[in-house]
Amino acid sequence: MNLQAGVSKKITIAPSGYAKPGVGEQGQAWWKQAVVYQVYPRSFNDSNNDGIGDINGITEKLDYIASLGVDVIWLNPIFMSPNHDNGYDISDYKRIMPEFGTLADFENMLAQAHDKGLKVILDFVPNHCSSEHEWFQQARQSRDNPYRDFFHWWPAEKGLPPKRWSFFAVDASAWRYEKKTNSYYLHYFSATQPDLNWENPAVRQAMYQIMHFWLKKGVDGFRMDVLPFISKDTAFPELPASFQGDFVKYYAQGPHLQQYLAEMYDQVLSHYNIMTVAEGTGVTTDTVMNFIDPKRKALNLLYHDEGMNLGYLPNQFKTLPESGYKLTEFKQLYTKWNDAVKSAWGSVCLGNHDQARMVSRWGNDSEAYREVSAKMLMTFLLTMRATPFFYAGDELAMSNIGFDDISDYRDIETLNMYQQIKENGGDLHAFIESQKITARDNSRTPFQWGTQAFAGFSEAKPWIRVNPNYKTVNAAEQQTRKNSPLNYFRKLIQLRKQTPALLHGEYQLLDADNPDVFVYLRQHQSQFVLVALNFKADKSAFDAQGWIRRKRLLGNYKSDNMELSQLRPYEAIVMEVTS
Ligand code: ISL
Ligand code: CA
Repeated sequence: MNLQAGVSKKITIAPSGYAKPGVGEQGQAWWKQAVVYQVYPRSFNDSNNDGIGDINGITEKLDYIASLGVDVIWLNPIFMSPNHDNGYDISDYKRIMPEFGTLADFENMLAQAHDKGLKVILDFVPNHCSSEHEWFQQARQSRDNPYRDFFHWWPAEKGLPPKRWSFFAVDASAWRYEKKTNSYYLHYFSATQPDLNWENPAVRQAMYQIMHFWLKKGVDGFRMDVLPFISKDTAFPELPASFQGDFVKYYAQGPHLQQYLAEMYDQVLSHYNIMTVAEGTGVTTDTVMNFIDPKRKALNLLYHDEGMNLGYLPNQFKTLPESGYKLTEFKQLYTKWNDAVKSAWGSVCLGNHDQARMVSRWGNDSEAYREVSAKMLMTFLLTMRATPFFYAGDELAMSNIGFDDISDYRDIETLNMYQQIKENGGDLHAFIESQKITARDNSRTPFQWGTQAFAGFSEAKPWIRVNPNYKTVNAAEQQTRKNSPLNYFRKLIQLRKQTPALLHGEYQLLDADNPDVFVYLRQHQSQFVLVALNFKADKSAFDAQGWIRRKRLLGNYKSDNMELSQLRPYEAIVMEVTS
C-alpha cells in the first residue's frame, strides 16, 4: 500500500487554512489554550467546619489547583440562594450565599487566584431565578405589579395552559397555579425556579447589569446556565399530537435567541477579554454555531449534552443498559462535534456536577481498572482539539458513591423524580438501581483530600456523605506517588501545553469502525501526534493506518509498549508519528 498517498488523501489539513486573522496561531485567544477545572464549592473544602464547603475553603486550596497546571476555575453558583437546587435558584445575584462566605472572601479568593495565574469564571443563571427573589415576590402580588412581566404567566380565565413538562417538578408540569392572581407561572425546572421573561427589556437590562457588576470585580467570564432556554415561543402553542416528549428541542432556542445574544455581546461581553461558555442543553451540531460562530456576536464556547446522554435508553430517565455505551457511537459523536465547530472552537468534557463521576460512567471503576481507565479518559480530554473541562476529583480518579438509600440523596432531581415515580406507582427499585450509576449526587460527594475523618474535607459531618473509598482514593496519597492519576494529570497538561499539535492541531479520526479503540491523529505543520485509547478491559488491536511511531510522548502504563498496534486494558498512548 502506498502509505503516503493514503495518508495525504485522509489528511485534508493545510496549516495555512487554519490561521485566520485574530484566531490563528499568533492570535490564539487564551480560552482556547486553557484547561478548565470545575469546582463545586459546596463539596470542595470546608474552612469553618460547618460541613459545607465555602469560598475560604477554595482559597486555602488555590496552591493545589495551581499545581495541577489548569488555567481556569469554573465555580458553580455562589450567589444568595435558598438552595433548593444548590445555587441554581438565585434569590440575589449580587450577593454571596452566606454559607459560602462574604463578598470580601470572594474578592480575596479572586485576587489570590489571579496572583497564582489562575482565572475564575462564574456560573450565571439567566433563564430563571429563585421564587424567593424579590422580583418574583413582587410579581406574584398582583397582575399590575411592575415586576409582573419579569416572568411568564398564563391567566387561568384562558383555561388550562398548554402542556409543558418540567425537569424537576413532582407533578411533571412546568406550570404552577397561583391563587392570588388566578394565574399559572412557568418553571421549566422546579416550582422554586420561575423562568424569567427575556422578552421584557427590563429583564435583559437587569441581567446585563449583573454581569457588569461581576466583570468589573475582575472575574474572567461566565458559564451560562441553560442559555438556549432564554428565548421561547411565548405564545406557548399546543404541542403537536405527534410530539414525543423531547421538550428541550421543542421549547428552547426560540425566535429571539440571536437577538438576545447579540445584544448581550454588544452591551456586555465585547467590553472584556473574557471566556464565555454556554451550557448547551438540547443544542445539536446543526445549531451550535448560532452560539459560538466567531463571525457572530455571541459566545466563545458551548458544551453540549449529547455526549453526556450517549447510551441512555430511550424514554427512560437516565438509564443505561447493562452493556453500557458503544464506543463506535462515542467516536462518531465527538468527531461530529469536532467537525461542526471547526471554524469556531470546541469544548470537551466527560462529567460535571450534573453527571456521574467520569471514571464510573465512561471508564471502569473496579479496583483493577479504576486508575488506568481514569488516566485513559484524561488522555482523551487533553488531546482533543477543544478546550477541556475537568470536574474536581477527576484528577484523583474519584468514582461514584452509588447511594442505594433515598435518604442519602440530596439532589432535587433525584428526590423529586423519586416522589413522582412513587405517586405514579412506578418501579422505585429500578429507579434507585439506575441512580446508583447516573445520579448527579455521585459527583457531589466531598473532595477527598486525605485519610483523616471526612476525607479532610471538613471536621464536621458533611452535608452529603463522603465516599468510603477515601481511605485509598485521596490527594495526599497521590501527591507523592509518581504514577498516580494526579501526577499523570499534571504531566498530561504539560504535554498538551508543550505540543502545538495537541493544543491547536487538526483532528482526524483513524480506524473509525474499531469497536474497542479510539485512535486519532492531531497535526500541526510537520508535527503529527497519534493518540490511541483502549476503552476495553481486554487487550485490543487497532490499525494505525500506516503511521510509524517516532517517539512515545506519554502513556498510562509504566513500561513502554513496543507494539504499536496492540494495547493493554485501558491503555492510552500518545506518540509522535511519521508516515
Ligand atoms: O442534570 C440534568 C440531567 O440530570 C440536566 O438535564 C440538567 O438539568 C440540565 O442540563 C440543566 O442543567 C443546569 O440547570 C439546572 C441545574 O439543576 C443544573 O445543575 C445546571 O447545570 C437548573 O438550573
Ligand atoms: Ca463551611
